[in-house]
Amino acid sequence: NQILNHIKSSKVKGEKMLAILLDPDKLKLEIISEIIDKINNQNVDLIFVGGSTVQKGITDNCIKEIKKYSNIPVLIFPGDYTQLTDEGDAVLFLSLLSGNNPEYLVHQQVKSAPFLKNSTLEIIPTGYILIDGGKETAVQRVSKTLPIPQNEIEKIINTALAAQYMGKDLVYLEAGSGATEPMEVIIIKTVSMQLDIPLIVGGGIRTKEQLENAYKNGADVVVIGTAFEENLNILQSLK
Ligand code: 1GP
Repeated sequence: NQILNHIKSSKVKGEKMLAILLDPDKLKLEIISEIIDKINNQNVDLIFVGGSTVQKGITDNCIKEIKKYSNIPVLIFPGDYTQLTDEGDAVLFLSLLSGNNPEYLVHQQVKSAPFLKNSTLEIIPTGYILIDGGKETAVQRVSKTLPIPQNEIEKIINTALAAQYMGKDLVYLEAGSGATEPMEVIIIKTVSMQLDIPLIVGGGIRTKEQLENAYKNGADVVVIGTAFEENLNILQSLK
């Protein structure tokens, strides 16, 4: 459990972690070396690889290419079970707890089992909670589930606590890729205060101020995808 232990011990020490999300669908293999060059030596702790609609086989090659250039741990952030590959170091074994679609609550996990049984991937059980980020996001479209509105804070807290009680090792509060309204810090604060397990926050985070506010209010890991895709030099200004 090397990666999970690293995340947990960082939480205990109050060391905040930054994860960059790379979507294999949008990544041409030829430019991966250039992209990794922008990530290495920029205090990036984790690389998440995944997307809502990635075709089978693409994730595999993408991670292989990333691994040529970087030693940063790669966590698969799968949109579905076909994205699993032993090229990665770990998988965020997500269960979409905010929605009521059994496909993403449990059926995808069942379909993953035959692969995971013989896999070298570290499996990290993760409660995945989709919060309304101001626009319809890919997760919402693909999972056919509704996000929890930001003002339903009790429901968000209870969903996160339920994740912990179910034995998840992490909670991921997701406002959706490209969210126009990132998570209110009050949500991050109240959820993190009640949780014992590490909290990942992502969706629509674009500025140093937003990043710092997320950390200050209790996010242990912050995920940035779109802002990095749009400006490969952004990490220098976020340091
Ligand atoms: C999406 O939380 C991640 O799953 C990151 O979101 O692309 O908006 O940074 P952004």
